[in-house]
Amino acid sequence: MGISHEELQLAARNHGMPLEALRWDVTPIGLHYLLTHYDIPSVDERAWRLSVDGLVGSAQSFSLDDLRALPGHEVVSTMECAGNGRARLTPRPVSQPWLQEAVGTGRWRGVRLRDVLERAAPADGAVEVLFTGLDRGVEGGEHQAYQRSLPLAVAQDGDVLLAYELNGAPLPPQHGFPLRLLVPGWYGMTNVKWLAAITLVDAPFGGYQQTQGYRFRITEDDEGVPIRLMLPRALMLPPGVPEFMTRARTLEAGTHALEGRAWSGQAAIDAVEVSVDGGAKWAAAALEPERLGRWAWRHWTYRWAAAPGEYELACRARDAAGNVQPLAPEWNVGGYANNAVQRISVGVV
Ligand SMILES: Nc1nc2c(c(=O)[nH]1)N[C@H]1C(S)=C(S)[C@@H](COP(=O)(O)O)O[C@H]1N2
Ligand SMILES: [Mo]
Repeated sequence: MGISHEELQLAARNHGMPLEALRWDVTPIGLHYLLTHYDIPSVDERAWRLSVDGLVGSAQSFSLDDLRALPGHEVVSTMECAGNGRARLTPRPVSQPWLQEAVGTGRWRGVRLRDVLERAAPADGAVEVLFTGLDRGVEGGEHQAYQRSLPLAVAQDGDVLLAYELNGAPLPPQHGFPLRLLVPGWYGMTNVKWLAAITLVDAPFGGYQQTQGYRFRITEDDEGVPIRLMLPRALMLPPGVPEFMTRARTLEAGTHALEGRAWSGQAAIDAVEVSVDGGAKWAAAALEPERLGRWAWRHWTYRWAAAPGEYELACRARDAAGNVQPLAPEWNVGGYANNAVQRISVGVV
């Protein structure tokens, strides 16, 4: 089944991170992946306000300067779209057709969400925090603003940010200017961009992006399970040079330092392994210590003495909770969280 014009339309708007960008600890702006369901909204910075209301003792309205005046906090965080790997499923769920590059790592700076919530004084009975973006569109036949919620306890974690900076600069339009939510460890859809409103609510949010989208379902009428924390994944920086169309790699014989990154939202990364024969035999890669904090991907390397021949390289990560990457994709209706191992064809000459 070929890629449709509609999938191409989505893919042209929502680009992935070129895998050679795995060489950077922090992904340069512009190389970080991008996913926007509707349009990038137009925002007047001076008129923009963030409202915090609902079940609160004291409703608040913040300008960007108000937020910048609060204590700042920085988190280096790897973000991955829940649909990463979707295009490798058969049959292919029709949506943004990611292969494996819907990831990036940002140095996000902002104010702790819990500091903002504290000012509004959540009332008894508030169980969730609802986040509303400025962008609107139609999805599943439903007109909507992009909205997602978090349980109050998650929202109060000290690394959950209302971010106004990425890599030391104001958020660029495509990443949520002037303010976005950043929830380290959770899949991308959690991190609501172009934030306009935060609402404390007394019941789990029943909106489209939580009851229709972003659930593991094995059949269409299955109620499903919500998607939350990122599963482990290792990616390799493709070695050598690519063929223009197939992107198959050519590498000169000799010893090469293969390298890549690995992350998991579920628990710290425990181990990365590399295979040069398509996954028959595996050997441990050297995993660098956690230099960028718990929420950033970890760098790994593997020395490969490559003799002439044809190879299929693969890599896989395991986290401290015992989660491992499957060798083959596991299908679900929405095509979410396919963290099957990456495979790269290499001809050594
Ligand atoms: N307001 C709003 N927030 C959003 C989205 C969106 O379409 N609108 N897309 C979500 C999804 S599905 C992902 S994967 C991430 C992508 O963030 P990025 O484009 O900054 O990489 O933003 C999330 N936040
Ligand atoms: Mo996403």
